[in-house]
Order: sequence, then structure tokens, then C-alpha cells
Amino acid sequence: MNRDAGRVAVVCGGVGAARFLTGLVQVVDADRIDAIVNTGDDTVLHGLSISPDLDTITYTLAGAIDPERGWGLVDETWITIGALERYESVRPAGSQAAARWFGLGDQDLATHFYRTARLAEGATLTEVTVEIGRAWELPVRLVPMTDDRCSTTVTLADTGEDVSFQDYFVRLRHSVPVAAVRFDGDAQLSAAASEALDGAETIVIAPSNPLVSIGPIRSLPGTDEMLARRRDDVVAVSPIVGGAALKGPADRMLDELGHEASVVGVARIYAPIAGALVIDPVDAHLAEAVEREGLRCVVAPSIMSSPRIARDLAAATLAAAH
Ligand code: FO1
Repeated sequence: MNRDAGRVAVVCGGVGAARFLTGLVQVVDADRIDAIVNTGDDTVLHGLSISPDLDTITYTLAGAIDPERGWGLVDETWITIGALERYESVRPAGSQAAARWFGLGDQDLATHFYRTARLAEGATLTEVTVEIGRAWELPVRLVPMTDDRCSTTVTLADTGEDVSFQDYFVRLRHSVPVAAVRFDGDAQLSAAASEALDGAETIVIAPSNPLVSIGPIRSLPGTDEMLARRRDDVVAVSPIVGGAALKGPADRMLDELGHEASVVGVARIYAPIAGALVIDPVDAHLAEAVEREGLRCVVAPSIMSSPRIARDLAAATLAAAH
């Protein structure tokens, strides 16, 4: 393999990964970065193909994300989704039409229109993602983990019901306990993702949910084996700080699915594929316990509340790899 000195591949979920990338572009030439992005959260609503993690990273790198919500566009309006209310009264029982629980803003809809139309024309998700990246003038290359269908399905602990990831995350506000998570579909790692991982000098696992953001990428045949072979070049950043998730339900999910909701639990999950784990100073007292799991532990502020902290975290993460 012709490995390219200085190339970085980042294995990504949504918000945490997006913020990490804003730091990384401050310390590495952006054209040397490939972001390999989870598509297990992807959904079809109103007939539209929606790729939440790709969108979150796109809008964040473009400086257009809504900073409060962490998803969708800033200064968004909601006229179209509001107008669906008219159709609720005529919707037959069991129909998914006119669903309003998933917030699609008026400007955001343009992205889903474009993606859906291009996929219908026969383009791959990899190709469409390149086009959307060009439209937003992204400096970093975004690579969907797969061009195939891979859907994260969540089994609810209380009812045993299987629901889609967005049903769990948005409709149920991730407030119900989870019994299991699985990734459906016969998906393969995309050629572009495989090349990016193979060609990178350093591979970073972004501070994303290890189970439902990084998990789908790891589930693709051959991916874990490839990462394990490159283990010394792989650095993970813990999304758990002081036992809590930086955003989303990662802490509860870890607990519910039999893992420890701590940096040590994260270390156990990543030990087969990462040589080092970056943890926040809040967890510095657990550094030895992390190292007992077989990873080098690096302590660096990980709560990316400013561009400077994101930059310093990215620099510390790259330094941890070598
Ligand atoms: N997250 C929410 O919590 N509520 C929403 O209504 C919502 C809408 C939405 C629309 C487009 C998009 O790209 C993302 C959206 N998200 C929403 C975020 C997303 O569902 C989750 O943050 C991720 O799937 C978890 O990584």
C-alpha cells in the first residue's frame, strides 16, 4: 500500500466528529483529510433520502450549522413541515405520510431533494456526497462508509419492539432503555472509504458514540480487521467525559448494553483496533486503568466548546499516534 505521509482518515459519527474536524482543519492541510462517515442513521422520510451524519458534518464544516441544536441549518425556517399539519387529519391509520416528528427545515430540504434526485438518477451516495461537498465548498473530503443500505435498528428494552435509529433517537427522544442494537443490510465498506483508511498515515476515531456511530462502520466486513492491522496508527478520542456523553445518549446506551459508561469502558471497546485513547483531564485519574486495557492513554481537554480547544484536541490526537 502506498501510504501518504500526513494523510489523516477520521472515522466519524455526527456532532462530535464534526466539531473534531473543525479542529483538525486548523492543524492539517484540509486536502489531506478524509472523513469516513456513518450512514447507519440514514432514513427515508417523505420519500427523501436523509443522511443526518453527512449533513451535520457538511453544515458544520461550512459554518452553516445551527449551533444550539447541533444539526440542521442556522437561521432555518419551518414553513413546509408546518404545512404538513393540514394532511394529518386525512392520513389513514398506519400511514407514515405527513410525519412531522423529524424536523426538516425549508433550506435543509434542498439537500435532501438533491441527494434523493441524484440517487434516483443512479449516482452512488459517494458521488452525491462529493457533489454536495463541492456545493458547500468543503475543504475536507467526506466519504460515506458504504454505498449500500445499512440501517441501525434498535430493540427497545420495555417492549422488545424493533425501531429504526431515528425512531429511537428523534421520535422517542432517546429516552427509552435499549436492549440491543444491530445493523441490517448486506453492506460493504465503500471503495473510497477503504482507500482512505488504507492510504492514511494516521486514523482517528472521532469522539462519537462507539456503539451506534462508530459501530456501524466497524460492522462492515473487513473493516475491524483492517483497523486492527493498523492498530498502532489508530487513535480514538473518548466521547465520554466524567462518565457522561458530550452529546446524545452514549452514556446510557453503554450502560444499557452491558458496557461501562466511562473512559475505561470506551478503552475496552476500542482496544482491539486502537493503539491510543485520548481522554479529558477530568478522567486523568483513570489513565492507568485505560492503559491496563492495552492502549496508550493521552490526556487532553476534549470538551470542544471553542475552536481553539478543538484545534488543540486535534493536535494532541495526532501527536498521540506517533
Ligand atoms: N435530531 C433531532 O434531535 N431532532 C430532529 O428533528 C432532527 C432532524 C434532522 C433533520 C436532518 C438531519 O440531517 C438531522 C436531523 N437531526 C435531528 C439530527 C440527527 O437525527 C441525529 O443527531 C443523528 O442521527 C445522531 O447522530
